[in-house]
Amino acid sequence: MDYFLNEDQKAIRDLARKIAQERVMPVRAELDEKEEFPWGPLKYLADVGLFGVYIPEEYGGLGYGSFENCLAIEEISRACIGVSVSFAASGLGSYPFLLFGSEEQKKKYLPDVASGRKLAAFGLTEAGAGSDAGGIRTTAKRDGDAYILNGTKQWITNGGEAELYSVIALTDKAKGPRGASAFLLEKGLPGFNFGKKEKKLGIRCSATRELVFEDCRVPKESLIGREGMGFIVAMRTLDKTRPGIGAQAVGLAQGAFEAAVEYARERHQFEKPIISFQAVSHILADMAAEIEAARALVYAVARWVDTNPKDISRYSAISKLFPTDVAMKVTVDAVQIFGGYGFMRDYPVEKMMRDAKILQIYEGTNQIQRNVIGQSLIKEYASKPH
Ligand code: COS
Repeated sequence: MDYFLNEDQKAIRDLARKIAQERVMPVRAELDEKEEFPWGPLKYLADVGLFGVYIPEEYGGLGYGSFENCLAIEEISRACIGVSVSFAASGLGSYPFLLFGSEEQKKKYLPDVASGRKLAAFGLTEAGAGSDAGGIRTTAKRDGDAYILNGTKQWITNGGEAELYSVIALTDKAKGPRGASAFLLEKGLPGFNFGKKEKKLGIRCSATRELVFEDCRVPKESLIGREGMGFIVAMRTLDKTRPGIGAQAVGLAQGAFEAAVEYARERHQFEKPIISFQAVSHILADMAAEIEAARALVYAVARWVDTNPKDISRYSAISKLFPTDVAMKVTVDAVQIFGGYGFMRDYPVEKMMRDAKILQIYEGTNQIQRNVIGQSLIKEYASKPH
């Protein structure tokens, strides 16, 4: 399919594809097995400027948008979601200050994110506040020219590896979500520590850790936007980044599809390559159709997000929901086509199936995406006259 990419977009896609093929594919199984953070591949992505795709040129980026970022994410995901989520989570961590930060914050921090010199991370989730993001307990108490943070963030991607953290904390506990504020924190602050690296089913090379705040004093200039805006900052950030999860899903599904086709051409049973059996070709046909539908959706929404910055929640959620369900199905089916071999770690598809599951969970479970879409439909249609 030709998606009418311009020359710049093709160049970004091809660059990411080359790094994925040459620098990610050869090491993905080992990184997964050793649960080792992918600094090697990330450095190659940094060297060619891909961390700055969505960051304006005035802050050291390439000056493109969500769409171009999705193209890069898709290509890296074709090789390994563990690597691509470490890459994409830096975008998630930096969008709060890209969208809502002061000029000083943008000038000070975005060039390092764009160059990949520093990774960013996003701290919203807590043990008791996952889907119910408004239920966070971490507090930031004003004390003269500073805020003092206390609490623990859970399952933070790039936790411990990133240098910059966008953290949501309550500045006014009584107001609940409306009393939340966003802060930009640097690693190394006294009172800011990390939990152990979590052991996971998939995306095992990526780092997932707790952020632990114990009387962590930060200057008042760490505030992103205004006090009380934290929940909006978090939600608008997720609206921006959810198409990127869709792009992860499309890339992963494409990688699994390619592996399944290759295997089905090589594997002979009953004296024929198994691709020539209708039972197998129908599975591949469903994969091809669903992946293309998911890709077209992600591209359309990412382009739309770039041109219509407001009221994007519904379509952003749709662009996460559908492709991630497709990726789960496609990777399960890829294992099925490989049969017993698919279950073995010698082949790449078992890892792809393990990696796919998190896509239906992180950046809002797919049940939450349905809530977001449903709420938006209710808002638009419930009170419309018949
Ligand atoms: N943009 C701007 N504001 C938004 C918003 C958005 N996308 N979504 C919600 N808000 C605002 C609402 O307008 C509301 O404001 P008011 O109280 O001023 O009316 C406030 O935020 C609370 O919204 P709502 O009542 O819908 O919140 P709920 O308590 O029902 O929580 C959320 C629902 C939005 C938290 C839930 O749907 C959600 O997205 N959960 C998943 C969170 C997530 O993605 N976690 C992953 C963490 S990062 S990997």
